[in-house]
Amino acid sequence: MGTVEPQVATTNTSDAQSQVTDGFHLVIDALRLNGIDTIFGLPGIPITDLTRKAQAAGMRVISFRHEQNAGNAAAIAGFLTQKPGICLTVSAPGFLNGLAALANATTNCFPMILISGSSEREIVDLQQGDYEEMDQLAIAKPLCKAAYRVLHAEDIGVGMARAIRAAVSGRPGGVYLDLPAKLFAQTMDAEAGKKSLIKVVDPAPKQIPAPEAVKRAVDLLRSSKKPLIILGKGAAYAQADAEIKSLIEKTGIPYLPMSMAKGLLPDTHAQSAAAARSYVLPEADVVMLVGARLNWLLSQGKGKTWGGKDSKAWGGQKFIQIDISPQEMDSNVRIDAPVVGDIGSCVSAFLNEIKSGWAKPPSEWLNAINERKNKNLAKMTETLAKNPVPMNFHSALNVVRDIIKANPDAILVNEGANALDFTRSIVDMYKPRKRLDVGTWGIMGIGMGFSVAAAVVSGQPVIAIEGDSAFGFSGMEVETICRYNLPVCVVVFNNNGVYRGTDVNPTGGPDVAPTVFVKGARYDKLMEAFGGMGVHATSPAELRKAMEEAIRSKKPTLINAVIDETAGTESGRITSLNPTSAKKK
Ligand code: ADP
Ligand code: TZD
Repeated sequence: MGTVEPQVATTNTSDAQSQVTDGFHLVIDALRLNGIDTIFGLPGIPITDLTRKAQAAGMRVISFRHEQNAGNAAAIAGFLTQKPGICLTVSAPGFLNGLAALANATTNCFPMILISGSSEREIVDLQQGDYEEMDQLAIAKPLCKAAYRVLHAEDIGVGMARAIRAAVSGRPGGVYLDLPAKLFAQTMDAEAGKKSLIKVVDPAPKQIPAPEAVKRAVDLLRSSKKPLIILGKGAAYAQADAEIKSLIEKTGIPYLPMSMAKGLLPDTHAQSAAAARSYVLPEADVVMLVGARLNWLLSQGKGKTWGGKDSKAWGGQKFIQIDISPQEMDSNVRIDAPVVGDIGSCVSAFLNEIKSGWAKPPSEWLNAINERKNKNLAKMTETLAKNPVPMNFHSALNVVRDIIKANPDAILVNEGANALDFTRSIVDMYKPRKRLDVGTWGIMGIGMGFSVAAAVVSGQPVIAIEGDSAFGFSGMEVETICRYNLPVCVVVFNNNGVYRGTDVNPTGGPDVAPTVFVKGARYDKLMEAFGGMGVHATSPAELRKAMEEAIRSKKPTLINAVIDETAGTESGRITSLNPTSAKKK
């Protein structure tokens, strides 16, 4: 990276020597000095000029139609690049719109910085009714990893350095940076301003695991007759792809990828136990978690999924957990061998430890898994080969599966309920960090923000598989996709509603049921409105043709894929999380 010349603001004074800089320029210089070249945001008081000046300084400024989408873009840019993604918003309402994305980023361990302009402190603190008045710092604090406010131009360097380090070091997460309107116009001597900036040295330092912790873990793994490795999105984030592949292949241990860890090794890998998940979880005797939490997505590590007698009972497995956060250990069940450190360093230490010799897992275990896997894969092949009219999730996803296979560099963004669950299980991923989805919260609304950022930071084609409800949360950003002419192909799985389109209003009144949308909606027309390509697809053949063309042309495309409105289930795979009423009527 070349050196960054500070932006010098010239004043109106006649004295040509009085070179000054100001808050606007110092913020931009601080970002650029730290290698941050992109801002996702939405202009307005007091940050409009900041967006202009950032663009003038050569930064990429991607403007959105709603701050939540800009925030989601920043978060996923952070996940993909290991640099904090920047989201820039106006005060109170813009800040709040961005805050949902900041909280989601923190929950998912994605590094981002929400920078919001704020109103005048003196008025805000006395609650005297300023324009967009809100004590943003106080509100942000419980929802992110760290929150800072800068009041003086000479502190911008420190503020930005603290925000960057907080976002990416240790367990990554969201950081809030509050910049009051007054700060931007504050001036200081340009040279002093330059000196006040900090280029953060080693923002995410390696965290080497203790040798005895590694030995304890390797000994436990060695003793196992039925070992299993679970790779989570922390493993994908860590960018230790070669080491992880080597660990899996050298140990011969079967593995399960969590949703966003798919593709860390190709899903077609012989050791993937994904197609035998419900067999391996209760059967395994030692489970090693690599950058995955034992949260609801893994049934808290206990209960029936793990072979426990009831919903809270321990299944008897021993756990090894590799994680950068020591507090993650024992969150739900005992971790017999905690290994605290960054995944790259931890996995390298494991590889070093097993160099002296390693016996592959017993063949009974591997054969039993393969048997289940092959049976389930054969069943899936049969289901995918069917061609019902209208299309269902399977016949449509059979097409998506082929398209991703032919274009393994494409990034797949995915949200919805059935549209999410079926895509995750049907569409194989071949490369790391190519699958981006609703993550830890199962949040709807990440679709277009993730798609924009994925296209911007990777330059690769993006395919967004969206439930029709899911799409609605960020659908207006198709204008953003067209405006920046991004190679994004959105496929809306249109089944006329949330989950399905078949509910009826039990009163017989004129309102449709709460889960039902306008029937036969044409989402493709929305894309056409902004000059993109809109396609209405009612068969797998039409869907295939449109997706191939989208990939070939790299043009913004939205395919309205008509799905049987009776297909799918309430909440997809997590129907059981819906509370049931004790009273029947
Ligand atoms: P998934 O949803 O895929 O199971 P989670 O988001 O639950 O994954 O877990 C990711 C875990 O990875 C978090 O506990 C986080 O602390 C950890 N993590 C993130 N980055 C790193 C890293 N570089 N090294 C070690 N652990 C990491
Ligand atoms: N709001 C937010 C922010 N996140 C959520 N997860 C929900 C609401 C609840 N919800 C789900 O969990 S999935 C979903 C909602 C509204 C949409 C499901 O419908 P869909 O997908 O059309 O997107 P399918 O394929 O028809 O199931």
